Amino acid sequence: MKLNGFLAAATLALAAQPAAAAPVSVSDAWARATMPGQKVSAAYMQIRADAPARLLSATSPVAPRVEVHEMKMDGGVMRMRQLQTIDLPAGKTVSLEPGGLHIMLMNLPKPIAAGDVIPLALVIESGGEQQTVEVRAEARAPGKGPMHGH
Ligand SMILES: [Cu+2]
Repeated sequence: MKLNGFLAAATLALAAQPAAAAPVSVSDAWARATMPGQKVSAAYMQIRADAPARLLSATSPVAPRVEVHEMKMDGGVMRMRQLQTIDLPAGKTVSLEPGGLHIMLMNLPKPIAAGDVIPLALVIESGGEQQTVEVRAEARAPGKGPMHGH
């Protein structure tokens, strides 16, 4: 099964991390369940790194394409753009939340239902070292908070 393969790979990646990698903690991870026919969703979380770090990318077994996005008001219009990285200043909690930074799950082959657990692997760089942080985001019902305009 695809999911097991992913988890095994993520576990191996974690086990291979050098002890020197900056501790990164992720909390309150959740993803939005999809509406019928919707092929995109977004995941949100709080990320805190103990040393200056950057979120470089993310992957998930539920989505063939995962991007790091930001929504921002621009002249009264809400716009979204893809980011190359998200800065994680040392000791500061960075919020990925509706209407702001988010992890975009794209080209979803299957719907996401409320209660599903979405595994995510975050690739985080700190001091020239890369580490993979495994996150499990629980899907919540759509319709809460601002929807995403794709
Ligand atoms: Cu987006």
